This record gives sequence, C-alpha cells and structure tokens, in this order.
Amino acid sequence: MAEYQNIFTQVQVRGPAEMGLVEGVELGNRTKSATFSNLAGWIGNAQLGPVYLGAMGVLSLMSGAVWFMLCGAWFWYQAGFNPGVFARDLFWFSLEPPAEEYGLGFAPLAEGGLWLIASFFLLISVLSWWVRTYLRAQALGMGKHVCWAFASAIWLFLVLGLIRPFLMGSWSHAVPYGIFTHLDWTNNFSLTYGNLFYNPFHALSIVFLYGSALLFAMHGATILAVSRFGGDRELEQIADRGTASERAALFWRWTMGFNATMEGIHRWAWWFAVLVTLTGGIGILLTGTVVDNWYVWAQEHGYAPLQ
Ligand code: 07D
Ligand code: 07D
Repeated sequence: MAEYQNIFTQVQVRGPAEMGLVEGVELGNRTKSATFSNLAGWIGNAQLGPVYLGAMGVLSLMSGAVWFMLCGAWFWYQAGFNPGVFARDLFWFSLEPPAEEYGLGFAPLAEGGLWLIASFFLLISVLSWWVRTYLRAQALGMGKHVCWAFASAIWLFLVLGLIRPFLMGSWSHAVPYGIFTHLDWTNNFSLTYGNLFYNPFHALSIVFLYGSALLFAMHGATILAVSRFGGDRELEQIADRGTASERAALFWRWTMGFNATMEGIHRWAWWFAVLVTLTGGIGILLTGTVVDNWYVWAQEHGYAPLQ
C-alpha cells in the first residue's frame, strides 16, 4: 500500500503522457515523444520530454559543446595525450587566459589564444540560453521572472570574464577554465585586492546567499508541514486561502510575529537569489578598477580598525 511520507517520497500517479499546448508553438522544434522515470518521479515530475530545442537551444548546446571540447582538448594536450594522466589530473588542468602583456589583443593559441576562442563560444552559449528562457516563457504566456533572475547570474559571469577584464585593459584578469585553478584564481583575487571580506558588496552577496538558503529551508519546510491540508497546491491556496495557508501563516506569526504571504514568499525568494549575484557583480566590478585594497578602503571608511 502506498504510504504518504512527505519528506522523501511522493506517490506517483501516472496517466498518458502530457504533450503540452500546441497553440503558437513550432511543433517541428519539439521532440515527438515522452518517457517516464520512477527516479525522476521521486524528485520531480516522472515524465521526461518532450523537449523544445529550437534555434536558440541548438545554438546554445552546440556552442557550449565547443567550449567544453576546447577545454577538454587542451587538458588532453596538457596530459601529454596520456589517458591515465588525463583521468588522474583532470581537476588540476587549466585553460588560462593570455598574460598581462597581450592586453585586450589576441595571443598565440597556446598562450591564451585558445582561451579567447573558447570564451567566445561560452559567451554565445550562455547568452543564447538566456534568449531561450525568454522566448520559451513568452511562448507559454508566462512572466519573464526566470530569465531576469538568470540575467542576474549572467551579470556576475560577464563582470568576471568580460566587463572587468575589459576595464582593466587585459584579458589576463579573467577567470581560467579549470576545476581547481578557478578556485586558486578566486583565492588570489581576494589576496591581491587586500581581502575580499572587507568588500561590503561581497558581504551583501553572502547575506543574500545565506539568506536564500534560510528562506528556501523555511519555505520548503512550511509547505511540507501543511501539505496534509493541501498546502502544496500553492496556487489554489493563494486564490482561496484554506486551512493550510492559514496554519502556515499562523505558525510564523506565533513563532516570530510576522509572516510572509503565500505569494510574497516567492518574491522574497526571487529577490534574495537575484541579489546574490547582483551585489556580487558590483563588488567584483569595483575591485581593481575603483578600489585597489579593500582592507585599506575599510580602514579609511571606519569599517576596519586603524591598527
Ligand atoms: C548545482 C547547477 C549545476 C551546475 C554545475 C556546474 C561546469 C564546469 C569545467 C570544462 C551550483 C557545472 C560545471 C560546466 C566544467 C570545465 C573546465 C550550480 C548547480 C554542477 N564556477 N566555485 C564550482 C563554475 C566562479 C567557486 C563547481 C562556473 C567564480 C568556489 C563547478 C562558473 C568564483 C567553488 C563550478 C564559476 C567561483 C566553486 C560546482 C562561471 C566566485 C567550490 C558549482 C561560468 C563565484 C565548487 C571545485 C555548483 C567546487 C565550485 C563552476 C565561477 C568560486 C565546477 C561554470 C570565478 C569557491 N564552480 N566560481 O555546484 O567544488 O554551482 O569547485 O562563472 O567550492 Mg565556481
Ligand atoms: C559564478 C554566476 C555565473 C554563472 C553562470 C552560470 C555554465 C554551466 C552547465 C548546467 C556563483 C553559467 C553556467 C556555463 C552550465 C551545466 C551542466 C554564481 C556565478 C552564468 N565567500 N568570493 C562570492 C563566500 C571568500 C571571492 C559569492 C563565503 C574569500 C571572489 C558568494 C565565504 C575569498 C568572488 C561568496 C567567502 C573569496 C567571491 C558568489 C566564506 C577567497 C566572486 C555568489 C564563509 C579565499 C563572487 C563579490 C555566487 C562575488 C564571490 C561567498 C570567502 C573570493 C556570496 C560564504 C575571502 C573572487 N563569495 N571569498 O552565486 O560575487 O556565485 O564576490 O569564507 O567573484 Mg567569496
């Protein structure tokens, strides 16, 4: 007998595949069939597909694959074409941007030129995926909330790899493509500019990152806690507040004196997540361009002790 356990499991009710709407949709761009997976059903919807590819989807996947293969080919070269070394050192290989002296110009392939070419494809891939999120939302008559949130992540991505290096006058300031080398880059960035903890925008970004996790936990837990009263049918609860959202609201008013609304909690979530990368991008953009040393800056602004 199916037991209702609402932390890990979901009862999977399965009918014929739902193919979705057809009005205003270019059906030739959509795969024809759908399959079902129990595993997918435990964490989300059991139905897989149909997928809408379209020009933007194809462009994004293809240019993303080119970026990925260029990184892989370079790692393969760094491994001396040895499969054992490739597997062993995979996380340590790195496709690096050109050195400082090349400025914003091109560089020989093995000295950053390949990084520039790969970056071009990554840029096309990320931007065309953004257009895809916009167009698919439009085709479904949805608001554009997902693509504007994604734009905030892209803002940080562009600051890190394009806008800030451009303002600094050299691609050498951009992030290398490597698992551990991009962490070394992050660490060095903080050290070079006098400890990023004293950058108030880094602090704000952390506030929203931690806040996002906290809000997500509070919201997820609240809805699970009232799902026995139908609380997981959130939209009906907004239009016609039943006992579930009343209890959820009351719980938070009882425990902390204030409650978000069924609709407003999603605005909290959206803003917290968006502000992580929005404030973060501002913090990175200011570093090295406006502020050379965050510790000194903090001392000058009464944010760090004068010694
Ligand atoms: C869970 C959604 C799925 C996405 C995943 C990432 C690739 C890269 C690499 C071909 C939450 C797929 C990864 C396609 C393939 C090559 C060479 C998202 C989820 C699973 N980082 N970072 C990681 C990127 C920056 C930092 C992991 C990208 C900044 C720290 C992964 C970017 C700084 C730590 C990764 C980027 C920074 C990581 C897991 C771009 C400051 C970790 C990511 C394009 C913000 C963690 C070994 C994850 C780790 C980690 C990818 C930028 C810091 C490889 C694509 C420059 C401190 N980063 N990162 O789950 O384990 O994200 O690293 O800007 O500790 Mg990073
Ligand atoms: C990178 C947005 C771009 C990603 C895009 C995705 C693909 C892959 C493939 C799906 C992550 C493209 C995706 C191509 C698709 C598949 C399969 C988002 C990105 C568009 N820090 N720090 C932050 C903390 C320190 C440093 C943010 C904590 C040290 C630098 C965050 C600590 C030093 C930068 C944060 C800590 C340092 C950051 C990132 C603690 C290193 C940044 C937010 C407790 C020693 C970035 C202003 C994010 C930033 C950043 C947290 C410490 C350096 C809040 C908790 C002091 C250089 N740090 N940090 O969402 O914005 O990133 O800073 O010590 O650039 Mg930090």
